[in-house]
Amino acid sequence: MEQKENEKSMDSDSETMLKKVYEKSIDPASQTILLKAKQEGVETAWDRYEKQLPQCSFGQLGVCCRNCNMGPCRIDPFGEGAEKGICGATADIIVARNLLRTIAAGAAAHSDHARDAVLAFKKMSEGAAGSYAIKDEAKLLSLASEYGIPTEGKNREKVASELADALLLEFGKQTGSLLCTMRAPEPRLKLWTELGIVPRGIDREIVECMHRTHMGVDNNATHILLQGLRTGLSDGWGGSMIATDVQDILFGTPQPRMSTVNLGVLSRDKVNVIVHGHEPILSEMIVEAAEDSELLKLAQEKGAAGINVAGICCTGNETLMRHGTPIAGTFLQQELAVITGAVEAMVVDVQCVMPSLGELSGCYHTKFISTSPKADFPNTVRMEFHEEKAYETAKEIIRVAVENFPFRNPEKVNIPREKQECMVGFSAEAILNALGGSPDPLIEAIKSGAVWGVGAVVGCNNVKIKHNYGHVNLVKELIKNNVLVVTTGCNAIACAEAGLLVPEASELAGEGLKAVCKALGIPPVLHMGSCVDISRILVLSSVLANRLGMDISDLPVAGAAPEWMSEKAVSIGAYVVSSGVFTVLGTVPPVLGSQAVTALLTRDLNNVVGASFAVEPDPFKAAALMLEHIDGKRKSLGLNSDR
Ligand code: NFS
Ligand code: SF4
Repeated sequence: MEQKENEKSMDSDSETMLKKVYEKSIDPASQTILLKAKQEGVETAWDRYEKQLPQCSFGQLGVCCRNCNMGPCRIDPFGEGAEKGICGATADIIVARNLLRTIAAGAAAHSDHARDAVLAFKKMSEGAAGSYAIKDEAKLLSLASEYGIPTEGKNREKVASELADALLLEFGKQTGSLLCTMRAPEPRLKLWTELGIVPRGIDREIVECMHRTHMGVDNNATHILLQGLRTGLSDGWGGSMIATDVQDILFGTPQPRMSTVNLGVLSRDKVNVIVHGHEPILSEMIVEAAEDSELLKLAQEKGAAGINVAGICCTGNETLMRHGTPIAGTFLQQELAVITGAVEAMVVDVQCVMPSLGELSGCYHTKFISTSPKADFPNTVRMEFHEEKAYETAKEIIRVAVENFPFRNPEKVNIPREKQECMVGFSAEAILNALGGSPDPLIEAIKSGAVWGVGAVVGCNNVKIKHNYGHVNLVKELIKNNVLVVTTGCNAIACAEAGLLVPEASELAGEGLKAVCKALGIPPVLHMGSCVDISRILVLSSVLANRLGMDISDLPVAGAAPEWMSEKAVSIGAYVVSSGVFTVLGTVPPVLGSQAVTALLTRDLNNVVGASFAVEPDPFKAAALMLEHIDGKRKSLGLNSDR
C-alpha cells in the first residue's frame, strides 16, 4: 500500500518535471537533455532564471542610473518616489542614456570582431599568417575598386594589403563618413545626411556614446537617441559589413549547400569538438585541423572513429555557411550540448558564451577551452589563439580533445536522436545567382503577389520566451502568408531545427511562395549567415530598392527579433530601423520607464527615418503586425494589398 503511494507520488513528480521541461523549449532534443539535467541535478540558464525572479522592476523599465558615484539613482515610475536622479536627470534622460550605452556595447562587439578579421587579413597579406589565404579573389577585387584602390599591375597580396589599410582606417577615421554607406540607396543616404546621422569613424561613434552618457554631458533624450541611430549605422553599414566582406575574401563567399543541425549531430563514436562564439578566424582552422591525418590517427589510437566538429551560435553559422559543418544548437543549447556527456571539447572565442560552462564542464569530462586574448571564463583551459600560429594552435586544441576521448563516461552519455537536414549558404551573391543574376525575378514575384513581401527574422534565444517558440511560430506564420523569410543568427538555427530550411518546407508556405520556391529549388526561409551577416540583408535590400529606384523604407519588407537578448541585437535594431525597416521585438527592451523614449521608438521614429519598432512577445500577433505593415507598403506601391 505504502509502496503504491510512493510510486504514485513519484509518477506525479516526474510528470511535473516533464511538464516543466516542455514549458522551457519546443525542441524535442532540448527537452530530452533538460530532463537529463534535472535527473543529474545540474543547473541550466532556466534554473538560474527562476532564481532571479522576480527581476528588478527598475532595471526592467530602464530607470536606474549608475553613471556617477553620487548614485545609484532610480526613478519611481509610479511617481511616488524620486522623480529625478541626484544630478536632476529625469526618467527620459536615464532611459535614453542607458539605451545609448547598450547600443554602443553591441556595436563595439560587432565592430571589434570586424577589426580582428581585418587585422588577420592584413597579416595574411604580409605573409605573417601563413595558414590563411585569399579564397574569394573576385570579392577582393570588387571591394578594392569600391574603396578606390588601383589594382593594375599589383599582385593579390599587395591589393589585399592596401585594402586592409583602407578598411582599418574606417575604424579610426576622424573626418568624413564610412565608405560602406555608399551602398545604401540614394534617398536613404540623403535622409541620414539631413538628420546628421551618417556614421563617421566606427570607433569614434562608440567613444562618443560613452562620452555623451558620462555624467553631465548629453541630457536630451531625442538628441541622445539620434546618436544611437548613428552608432547603430556604424555597426550595420560599418563594422558588420566589413566583417562579412573580409571573411568572405578570406574564407569564401557562402554558396548553397546542405548540412545538419541540432544536438543529434554529436557523434556516438567520434571525438566531438564544439566551436562556440563568433569569429571564423578560429573555427576555420579548427575545421581544417580536424582533418589532419596525424590527429585522425591519434583519434583512432584513442578508440574513436574520427573527429566531429560542430558549431554553436554564430561561429557555428560561419562554418556552416562555408563548409556545411553541422550545428549542435542555438544560444540556449550551449549548456545542453555539454550535458549530453558526449562533448570532448567546448572551444570558445568571444560573445554569447555563458560563464556557467566552466562549472558545468566540470560535471562531465568536457574540456572548456578559451582561446581569445580578450575573453577568459572560470575553469577553462587557456589556449590563446594568434594568427601567426593559427593552424598549430588549432591542432593543439584538437589534440587535447582527442586525448580526452577515453575519459568519456558512456553511462553519462545521452545524444538525442534529433538531427535535421538544412539548406544553407544564401549570401546576397548566392541569392542573386539563384535568381539568374538579377533581382528582377524576385521583384516580379513581389509585384504579382506570389511573394507577398520579405521578412527578415533574426536574433537570439532568451529564457523569457520558450526556447525557439517565438522564432519558429513567427517564421511559419510569415511563410504561410507568402512572405519569403531571410534569416541569420540563432533564428536561422532555430528554423533549421524546425525543418524550415529545406526545399520541402515550401509545403508549409502559401501557394504563391511555394511555387516560387519549387521553381528555384530553394527553401522558403533563406539562411544568410551569422549576425554580422545581417549586413548581407542590408545589401540585398539596397539592390532591390536601387533596382526599383526607391528607398528601403518603400519596400514591402519587415524585420523581427522574436527572442532577442544581447546588446548586439539592440545595435542591430537601431540600424535596421534607421535603414527604413519596421521591426518587431519579441522581448521588451528596458525603455518603458520613459514615455518619451517609448513613443519615439514605437511611433515618432516613423517621421524621422520612415520606420519604427513594435514590441510583441506573441509570435502570431508579431507576424500579424509584420503582415499589416507589408500590406501597407504594397498599397502605397499600388500593388495588390488584399491578402
Ligand atoms: Ni547574434 Fe550570434 Fe545568437 Fe544572439 Fe548570440 S549567437 S551574434 S547575439 S545569441 S543571435
Ligand atoms: Fe544619479 Fe545623475 Fe549620477 Fe546617474 S549621473 S547616478 S542620475 S547623479
